[in-house]
Amino acid sequence: MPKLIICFFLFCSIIPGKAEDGYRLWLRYDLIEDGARLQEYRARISSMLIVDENATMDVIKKELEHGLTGLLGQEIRNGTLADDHLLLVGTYGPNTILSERLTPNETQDLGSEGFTILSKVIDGKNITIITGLHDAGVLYGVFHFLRLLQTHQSIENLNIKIAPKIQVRILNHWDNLDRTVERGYAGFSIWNWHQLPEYIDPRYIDYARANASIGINGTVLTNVNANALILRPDYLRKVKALADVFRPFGIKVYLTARFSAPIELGGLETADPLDETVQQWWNEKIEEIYEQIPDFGGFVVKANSEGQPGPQNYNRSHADGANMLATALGPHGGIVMWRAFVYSNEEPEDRHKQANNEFIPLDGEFKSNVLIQVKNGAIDFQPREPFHPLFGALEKTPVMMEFQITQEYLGQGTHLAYLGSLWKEVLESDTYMQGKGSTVAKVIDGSLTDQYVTAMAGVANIGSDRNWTSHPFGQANWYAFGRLAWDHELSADWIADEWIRMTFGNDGDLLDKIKEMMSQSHEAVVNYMTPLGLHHIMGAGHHYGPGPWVDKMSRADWTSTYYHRADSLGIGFDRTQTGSDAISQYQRPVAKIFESREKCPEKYLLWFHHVGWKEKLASGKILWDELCLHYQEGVDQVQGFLDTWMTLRDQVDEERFDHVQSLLRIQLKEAKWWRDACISYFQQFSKLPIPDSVPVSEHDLEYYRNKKYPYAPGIRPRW
Ligand code: GCW
Repeated sequence: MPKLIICFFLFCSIIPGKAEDGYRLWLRYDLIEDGARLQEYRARISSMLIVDENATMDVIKKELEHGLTGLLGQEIRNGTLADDHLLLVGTYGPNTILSERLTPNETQDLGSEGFTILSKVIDGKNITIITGLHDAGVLYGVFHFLRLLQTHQSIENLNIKIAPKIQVRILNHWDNLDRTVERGYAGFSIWNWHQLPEYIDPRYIDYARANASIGINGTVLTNVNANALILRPDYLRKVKALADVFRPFGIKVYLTARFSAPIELGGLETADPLDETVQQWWNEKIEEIYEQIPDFGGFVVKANSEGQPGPQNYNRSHADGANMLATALGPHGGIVMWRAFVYSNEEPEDRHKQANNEFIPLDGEFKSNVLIQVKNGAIDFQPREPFHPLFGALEKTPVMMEFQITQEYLGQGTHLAYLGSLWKEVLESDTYMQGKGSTVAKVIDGSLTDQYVTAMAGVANIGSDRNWTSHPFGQANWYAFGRLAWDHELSADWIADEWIRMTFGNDGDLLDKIKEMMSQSHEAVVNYMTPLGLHHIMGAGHHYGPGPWVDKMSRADWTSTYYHRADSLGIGFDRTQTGSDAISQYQRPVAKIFESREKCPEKYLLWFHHVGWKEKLASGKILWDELCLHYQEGVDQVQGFLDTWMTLRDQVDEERFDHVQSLLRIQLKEAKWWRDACISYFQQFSKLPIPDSVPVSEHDLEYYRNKKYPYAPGIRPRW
């Protein structure tokens, strides 16, 4: 690179207040600000050698060139094995240049996607080795190495060996073929179906880079509310084009399978999974897919849920349906992720209980390449839910996690809510499936049961917005999902720390302040939306804003009154034996805690109990007062985030500073809206005075009830 350009580069990256549109995500690679570190890195790496040649290695080379040039502010020349301070990169298969430089111990247990990064002195020369058994491992190692630099870690004496804890780490896009995104708040779908396969939007490549950098190795391109059209030959060619782009990044594509596709596309009269012609249709369709995409990952299926067709239309079970697809996919190495998010219109049973009722009788009946994909909680991605009882119930069936990265119920595209904390809370919950210590994380990573495959899915928050996720802090949730899917033992705080350093910089004060905001943000949302275990009290349909009054919908379990059950005596859903008895679906030691009014953690109190307005809580205050105070605390917390953010004006570039500032103002306004609407509504039942420290609502209840948002984003399409 000519000197002039390098100077320009250096100059740009140190101008305070430089405009940043967020497109670069956490892969910004600006010049290292810390002089001592910069010296160390420059001294350590003066040339690089990539020993293999293939498409993934091309990706690696580009990323290293781009990353190191930016971070170190100098070009890294292509090296030879004779160089001192060489960065040596490649796979270590038998008789390779790398295997000669490694001891067996150094590569033990790396598995197919793990990597090792080692500082070595060989023949008097200092080298840094990044290696793995396969290309993908090397790619992950390279991103890890770049992250060390981005976060200012020392790269002297490296001796790192890391392998992922979960095999399939996958995004679920709820993207429709018309480019709308169900529950998407960041613009339209990034898949330009109309112009594929010819036009490859460069965004696809940056999407793949970002995912590979956090270990995501799969993507489901289409909405679980599925459209059979995606399986038509012309659409499959478009899917193939994306698969070809993603392959070098270690990312496989998956699709959603509409259960009735044999009828809609194939012209058959039935989609009965036990009908031979139906099995044959799927066999052939899947053959056709693999001819084009030899590493196709498989299907996600939403069946017999919220109007989607499924095996029960033919009086067959979920196992019959899943196994039919698994039979066709199995010979090609594909998997079926069959969703447990099923609840029936006709069923008067508490929705909380329905998934367990459906799936427990089928435990052991699924083929080995089927996973049951379970949402983190039993209702629906609420701001807080206790873990889904199914995680502690299926012993013979692989169970995988479905988290929601898009913030359908947590402020959508405008609220700062760091979900790392929410997900950790779930992963660390103890199911007691095989006694104490049977955490949800251990259930899904296969350490408790012998599973053919393990997986974690996240419903993506990515869209066509220039900064990908609408809220700049939405990027942190994409990042955190990938990092946790790779290693669920990382703490939410650690992940936030990495993300902030890479996204905003390594300054200590900035880091502490943003980390503090992020670590409180989930609790803040819970406080101003659904404190003390309240749930599902948002606006109908679009789920935007408060709607505790929603009482008439096509089904009772879509209303708010079904869930909060406020009356003159108290509030909350009794799920003990005197109520729906959903608690009995948890293993006994868990159930004993939840069912006890005294032992039940207050954060789940109204989830499991109907509590009197004047009953005393742990603080000594009555429930009504606590409820009001939690709403107020949420508002205060958001005010605190805004105050903190305002002190960072000189430390964050203008564009992102202003953007976040505006969004925090929206969040504050909406936190007050939630507080005022909910307190006014519930006061009709409690008939108690609002504590003095909570301001009087600006408007009366009618005002809030009458607010209408027909064009709120992300609404479910009606086919
Ligand atoms: O949370 C509900 C959403 C629906 C979604 C459904 C599901 C894709 O409101 O939009 O549909 O869950 O997870 O299937």
